[in-house]
Amino acid sequence: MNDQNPPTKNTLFIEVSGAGLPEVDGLYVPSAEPPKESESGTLSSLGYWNGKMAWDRADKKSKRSPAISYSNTYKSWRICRLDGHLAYDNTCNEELPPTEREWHVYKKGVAPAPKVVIHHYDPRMPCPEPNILFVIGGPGSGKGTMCKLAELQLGWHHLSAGDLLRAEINAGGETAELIEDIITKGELVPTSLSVTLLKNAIERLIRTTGKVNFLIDGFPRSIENAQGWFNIFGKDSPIPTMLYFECPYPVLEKRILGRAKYSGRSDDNVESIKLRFDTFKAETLPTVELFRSKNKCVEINSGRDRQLVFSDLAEHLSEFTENEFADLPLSEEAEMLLGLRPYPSKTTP
Ligand code: UP5
Ligand code: MG
Repeated sequence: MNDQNPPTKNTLFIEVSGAGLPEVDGLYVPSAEPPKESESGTLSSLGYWNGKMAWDRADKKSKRSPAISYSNTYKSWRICRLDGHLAYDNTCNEELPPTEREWHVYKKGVAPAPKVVIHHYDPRMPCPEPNILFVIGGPGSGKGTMCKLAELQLGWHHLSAGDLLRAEINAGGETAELIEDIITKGELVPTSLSVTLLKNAIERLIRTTGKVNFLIDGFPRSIENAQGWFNIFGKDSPIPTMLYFECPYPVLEKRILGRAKYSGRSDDNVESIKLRFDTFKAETLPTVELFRSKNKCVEINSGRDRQLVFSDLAEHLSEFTENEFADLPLSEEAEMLLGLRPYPSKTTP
């Protein structure tokens, strides 16, 4: 294989990183091993080995091809070292190398075992364009609940700007304290921070799932946020439609105080709710007006029963929802989110 003429048979790319054995780190591309018979007698085809996809190192440094492949004899996925010896394995029958399960250190490997990431798009190429809808509404208007349902039932990605910021707090990095302080006061974090988190998450999800439909929950919350979006995504990037979840304040307050019993959120208390709502009125409502003036705002009455709200949302998304999700039966989690099935004790959302 050469870079000008990569194999197209298998379009996944594998990245191995953080390994105890640094030499297995790096990008792997579809294997260019010519068809031949494997140790179990299975005839391979280009990009495949033992009937499953297989990969070579992108830098071609490994002596073994494929460098990541499935063994029918040992019923396991294997990653080899540069000298061709096997370093890591994962016993399972999955179609692709596992990304969630830990890898086992094989004879010539060194702990800790690496993490495997599967890209559906070549990470060396520009990222495909996402299809984005913004979801905005007051605190407790149901953005998270409805976007999660769209993720489970309709195959959309759900990215909550608030959840990404809370993940930063939990990760405890440089910005953790600043973010926690701002969130507790119900104010808005600097735009560059929230947009960068969103952009990185969008790219990662497109590359690793191949799916491009996104609901961005809780962003943009100010005109400055909206401007910041275009600064980072490009002045000519399409203006996403905004779905505005309209809900009266007493309902919002009641819902958040209900959630406060188990959410553990530093802003789920009477004081913070008022501050959040003040910020919503001062900063977010003018943003809703801006999108409305551009004919880019769709209102959803989210003060109603969960099933009615979700049915409205599903209708607005239907133009882009992939066919395979059209008549999917409700999952147990979706039934819980819709209030059709009780939550197991202690996990009420
Ligand atoms: N519930 C939901 N739908 C219901 C329905 N139809 N009927 C009855 N109950 C319903 O829902 C809240 C509760 O109501 C849940 O218990 C649910 O079961 C129930 P949820 O779906 O969680 O509402 P949501 O709108 O997501 O509420 P949330 O509190 O998450 O909204 P906020 O906008 O306040 O919070 P967010 O996480 O988006 O942001 C938090 C903070 O981060 C912001 O205040 C800000 O400080 C910061 N931030 C930024 O600075 N910049 C950003 O870009 C984003 C966030
Ligand atoms: Mg939320």
